[in-house]
Amino acid sequence: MAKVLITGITGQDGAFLARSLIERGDEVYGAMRRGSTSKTGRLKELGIREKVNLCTLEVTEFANVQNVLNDIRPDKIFNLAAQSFVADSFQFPHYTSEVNYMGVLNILEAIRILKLDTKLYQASTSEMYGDVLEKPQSEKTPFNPLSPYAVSKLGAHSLVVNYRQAYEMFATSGILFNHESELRGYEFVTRKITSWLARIKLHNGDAMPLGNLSSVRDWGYAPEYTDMMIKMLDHDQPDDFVISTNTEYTVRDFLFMAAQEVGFDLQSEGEGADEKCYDKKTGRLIAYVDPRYFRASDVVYLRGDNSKAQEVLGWTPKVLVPELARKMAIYDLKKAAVEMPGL
Ligand code: NDP
Ligand code: GDR
Repeated sequence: MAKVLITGITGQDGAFLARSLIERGDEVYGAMRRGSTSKTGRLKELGIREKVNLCTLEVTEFANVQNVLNDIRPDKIFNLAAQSFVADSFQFPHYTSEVNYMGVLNILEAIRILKLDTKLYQASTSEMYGDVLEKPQSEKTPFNPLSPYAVSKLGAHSLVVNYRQAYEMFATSGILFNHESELRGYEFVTRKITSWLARIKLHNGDAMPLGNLSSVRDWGYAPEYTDMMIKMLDHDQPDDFVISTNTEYTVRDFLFMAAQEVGFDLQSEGEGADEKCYDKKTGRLIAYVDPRYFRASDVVYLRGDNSKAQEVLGWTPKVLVPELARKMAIYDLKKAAVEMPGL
């Protein structure tokens, strides 16, 4: 039984990871930042709220990080805490960098100064690849970040590699491609689509404004990805691993598949900023491009080459985009029958 600390316990991945660790019998500490309301909704939804030892942590405060690590002295830390919304990082670049970069430096320094024998998992991201230099992207593909979020994560990723080499720390980076679920935050495009479709269907909601519909992503299912985080720290050596499905779909593809699940058969008219998506049967406008959702610079193509994780960790993705869209759409439709999802 290991003593495990998860930062970012209130987020999508924190909840799924905690559930799997509890199932294996680990003692799980969940670090959350202070807030005026309870943020344990996802833990309650998975039925594990009472099984996680919650503590307060602000990753930007070095003294706080050091005190928490000294109190718990965990065998493993999964650092999932982040300002994780790419679009917001253009509005809050300093804050994003404080949390996503300095937060990681604080954790690494605390482990080093306290001389802890702690294994660290760092949540790195496919966003670090940015502007496409290679298709598909692997651990060897050069990084070319396109947002303050991606730059902050690349900085953190480089720190992890540096501390691994300089201090022989067991510090591993998972370069995870987009992973979604029924617990995904409502601001991310997949959940925005499924929750909005449910509101249109059951509550006569307005048509949905979206950004770049042609953007390509390699989407997988979050609980499978958090299980791979565990495998990465179980591996005998610290390393970097791409976790992806090696499939590609556009935002438009996801929209059309999810719409099908709630009973809309979509067709597109117009291009770029003028594109509109109508239901073929009724002619009703369901979604349209609103340039306010375009990003200052956007990553337009991501597809991950996961062969290393397949070979070394035995990774095989099971849920692919058609099933993912179905799961999320059906979940939000059920939720919309009792409340307004996403509002
Ligand atoms: P979420 O946005 O759902 O969760 C982020 C978590 O970080 C929340 O618990 C949040 O707390 C916490 N957090 C934010 N700021 C701070 C802070 N200053 N101090 C302490 N905690 C803080 O993200 P996901 O669960 O989707 O992702 C988990 C990690 O994986 C993130 O680091 C993300 O960048 C990375 N990642 C995610 C991918 C994905 O597709 N989901 C892909 C690749 C990487 P609060 O609830 O209070 O806001
Ligand atoms: P991403 O996820 O930026 O890849 O980061 P997001 O779902 O926000 O965007 C994916 C793509 O969809 C396009 N898009 C829209 N996005 C949002 N949010 N809202 C819209 O209305 C919309 N319309 C089109 C975006 O432009 C983009 O191209 C996620 C986060 O979880 C990160 O923390 C993580 O590191 C990466 O995935 C891998």
